[in-house]
Amino acid sequence: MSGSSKTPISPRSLPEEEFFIGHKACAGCGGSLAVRLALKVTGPRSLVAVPAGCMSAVGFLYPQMSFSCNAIISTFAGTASMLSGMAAGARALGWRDVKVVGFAGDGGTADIGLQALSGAIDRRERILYICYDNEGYMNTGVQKSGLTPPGARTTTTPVGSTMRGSSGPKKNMFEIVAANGIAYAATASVGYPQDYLDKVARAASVDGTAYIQVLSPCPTGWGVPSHETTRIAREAVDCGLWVLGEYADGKHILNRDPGTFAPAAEHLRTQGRFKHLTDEDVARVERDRDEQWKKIRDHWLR
Ligand SMILES: Cc1ncc(C[n+]2csc(CCOP(=O)(O)OP(=O)(O)O)c2C)c(N)n1
Ligand code: SF4
Repeated sequence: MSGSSKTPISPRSLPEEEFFIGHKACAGCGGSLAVRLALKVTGPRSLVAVPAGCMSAVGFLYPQMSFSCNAIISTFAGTASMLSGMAAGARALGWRDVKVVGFAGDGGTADIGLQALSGAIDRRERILYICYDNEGYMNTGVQKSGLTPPGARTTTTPVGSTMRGSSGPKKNMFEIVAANGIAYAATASVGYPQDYLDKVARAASVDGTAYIQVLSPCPTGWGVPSHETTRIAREAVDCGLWVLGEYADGKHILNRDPGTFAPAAEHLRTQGRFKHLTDEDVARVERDRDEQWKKIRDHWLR
């Protein structure tokens, strides 16, 4: 697990106070769990921006505001720009104790919001950008995003005689922000909450831009039972299909090496979006995974 955080924090020591509660997310929503946990770390002086997407749709239902800290909806493309403005405003007001935090989906991050995020990293904005990655445009009915994995069925990548789910690769946002020279980046999973909490604590204290991409299963879009969210998120790591890593001081760090991977076939086929995968499809997924892990094991620090 992430041993790099100096902050002693654990699910048991988190405050009872809730900063994201009463929202209208579907049962078992991984994204809402990612938001809830992160805000328990960044606390009541968080200044939050959330773009169009599920978390704004379920969290800002007038008159039932679900954030108990300051929070605002940004344009779909503009999360990182709005966070930059909020950080500048806080500096102008002399507010030194605030944490400027954004929560954007994978579409809002890797597709339409990428330019604003890249600009913020370039300016070394002191913001924490959290992408809750549910691997699709869920709020508008499960369309493919740049972070939808190969083979996944979505409404724009259906399964039939001419198409067998999403065909392109999943964009590697972790490497993209690292290549932008970000101060701190991490990948996390709601299935490994301690690791996620450590990373949020570390990211919130970085002097510069911090980015966390947290795997956040969406039972509705993935076709899994709502009580399986954290198990699926944990299993993705254990199968080697989701890497827990960090990038800091120009170095890549591996936080968890599962050693022998748990079987990918069962993990994939219990999800409705992957039910159609053939043995050959699964073998391809495993080959890609093994290639990626070879590079990681050869080059990343442990
Ligand atoms: C400029 C613009 N284009 C399209 C939309 C419609 N829209 C609202 S939410 C959304 C999907 C968001 O997907 P993602 O960022 O992955 O977040 P999720 O819904 O999965 O939480 C879209 C396409 C919009 N609000 N603004
Ligand atoms: S559609 Fe998915 S991401 Fe959106 S609220 Fe429901 S479970 Fe969460």
